[in-house]
Amino acid sequence: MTEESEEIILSELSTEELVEQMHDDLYDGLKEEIEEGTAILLDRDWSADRVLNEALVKGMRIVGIDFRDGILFVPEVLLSANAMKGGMAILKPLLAKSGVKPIGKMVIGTVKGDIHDIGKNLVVMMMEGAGFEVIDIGINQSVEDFFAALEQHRPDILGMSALLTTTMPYMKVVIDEMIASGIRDDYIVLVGGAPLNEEFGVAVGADAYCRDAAQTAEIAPQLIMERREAVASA
Ligand code: B1M
Repeated sequence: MTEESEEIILSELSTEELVEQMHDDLYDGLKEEIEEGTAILLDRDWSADRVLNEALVKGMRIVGIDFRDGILFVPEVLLSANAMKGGMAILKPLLAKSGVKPIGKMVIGTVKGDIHDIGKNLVVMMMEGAGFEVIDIGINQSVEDFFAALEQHRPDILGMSALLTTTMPYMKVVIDEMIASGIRDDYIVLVGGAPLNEEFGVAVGADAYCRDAAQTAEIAPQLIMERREAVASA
């Protein structure tokens, strides 16, 4: 952090300047500043959704580009991720409406070999906000881990996340094992993550590919409703 940036008083910035400053602070991995900026934007009547997308996710995109281009390295990106999580922790209770009867249950995890969890955590928040009960089993999850969670929690939906081209094929390993065990049709399987696309979702045998957290929270209730209607009319 430069001396100059130490002198910046976030609450005195205009909203536009504050959002730009938050992008810089995310880049520099400044968790406390991100938490403060998040609180200020909420105070200025920004919705939690808007803070998430315009201040945090947009800032993280810049981090991603510089990580890809070799300008930022793993330790710096970890600091950015940590700062992002600080902001997300403030937004979480606002995104998750309390007291709503769950409309369904989802088990979600990041697949084996993959430790990225920011996107998955956003999906968890948005799904909770949409009225789902979500059991987040974390990162680096094997077939056995997913199966144990399905057995224990009996969700409507299994969600899997992967951020690496090397780990995304593991989703098919899980789904193939579900088919082999005769449990595939007991669950709606949703997959997501930056390197995936519709075609990949179809190829691995998922019920749907989810582009982002908001779309996941839209698709999930639709698929649950279709499924319940199909069961009722069977
Ligand atoms: Co990683 N990393 N990383 N990384 N990292 C990427 C993914 C990469 C694209 C960067 C790059 O080169 N541009 C690249 C992958 C390249 C590839 O596979 N083609 C990469 C690499 C190479 C690596 C390492 C191999 C680097 C190394 O060690 N040499 C290593 C791998 C570690 C491992 O997993 N085994 C690694 C490590 C890390 C950190 C630990 C430093 C850190 C992760 C910290 C953490 O997650 N706690 C990290 C980060 C932060 C990133 C970037 C910069 C940001 C990812 C992120 O959080 N995005 C990323 C570059 C990028 O994507 N821009 C990169 C923000 C998030 C909100 O978006 O995750 O896409 P996203 O989630 C979205 C959607 O995809 C969707 O909804 C989310 C919210 O809207 N979604 C789902 C995601 N999961 C879903 C599940 C669903 C539904 C929707 O289920 C139903």
